[in-house]
Amino acid sequence: MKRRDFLKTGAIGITAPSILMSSETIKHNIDDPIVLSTWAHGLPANDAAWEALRNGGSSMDAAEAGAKVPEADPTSTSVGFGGLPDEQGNVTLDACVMDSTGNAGAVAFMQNIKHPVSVARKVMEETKHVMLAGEGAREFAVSQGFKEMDLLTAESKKAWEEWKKKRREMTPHETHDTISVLVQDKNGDMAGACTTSGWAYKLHGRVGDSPIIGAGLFVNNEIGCAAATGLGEEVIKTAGSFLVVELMRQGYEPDAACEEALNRIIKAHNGNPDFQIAYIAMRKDGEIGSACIKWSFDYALARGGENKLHKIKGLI
Ligand code: SD4
Repeated sequence: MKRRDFLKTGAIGITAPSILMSSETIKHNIDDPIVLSTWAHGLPANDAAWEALRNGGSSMDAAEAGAKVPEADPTSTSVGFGGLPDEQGNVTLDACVMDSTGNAGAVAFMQNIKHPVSVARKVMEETKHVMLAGEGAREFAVSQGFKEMDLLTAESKKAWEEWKKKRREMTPHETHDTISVLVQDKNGDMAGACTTSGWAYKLHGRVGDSPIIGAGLFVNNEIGCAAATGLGEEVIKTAGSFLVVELMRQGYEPDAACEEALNRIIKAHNGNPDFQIAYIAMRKDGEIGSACIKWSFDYALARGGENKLHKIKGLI
């Protein structure tokens, strides 16, 4: 369904949706799995997610398998092992997952565990809670059989030591590459995962949007799902991923929903924010969308036997 089919222009010229989308009004995409991920490391993540689907895995299995790829990659300096540390030299990790039933799990400010996305899934499946943080998250992970390890690689330690000489504040754009993976499996069910080491050289204890359901990630199996990368503080303040999904419910195309969510942030910063945020979105009918505030953003899309990187330009 195209946006023009269900949008009407109001008397003062503001484009407003005319119908709310629901499972009755959105055609369901089945037999055509889709994996959509952030940044270039989304390509190998998509491959792993696809492999999980091929082996009969669910959308949740696939999203987790995809997110684990950059988590394990020491050259990926903003996710998992090899992630750049906080200002005190600690690698602290944030992650969340959400499945097609609306269940969710998250860990925030967790240290010494390589796969926070898998711990987030355990929080979802093995506890009555949604989020565990810090020491409690690490202890829970160990109780679930996760091995502890030092996540600070020699390269990241060197970069941190260099940074300490000048202590210049980095923006998440400079240290980007949070991985968010959105999946629709052959049954049309959707799930997502989001994982990051966050803002490089952040204050010790800082938690970004990535472990916060509705900010870094949101899945509504009736409508669609969305995920964020970029300056987490601004995503949290606008409930970013939830907003993108709600806008799709109101009839916005996935692209337009991402743009509208970002336009609100741009407006709040007088039209000229000096930071990056990007959203990816997938609607129940298989339409996907993306937008970023400035510069450019790459997303990786796997569907129909192809896994390709797409570059989009910023809105401003
Ligand atoms: C955060 N959103 O911790 C993450 C960082 C990020 O691209 O995505 N950078 O704020």
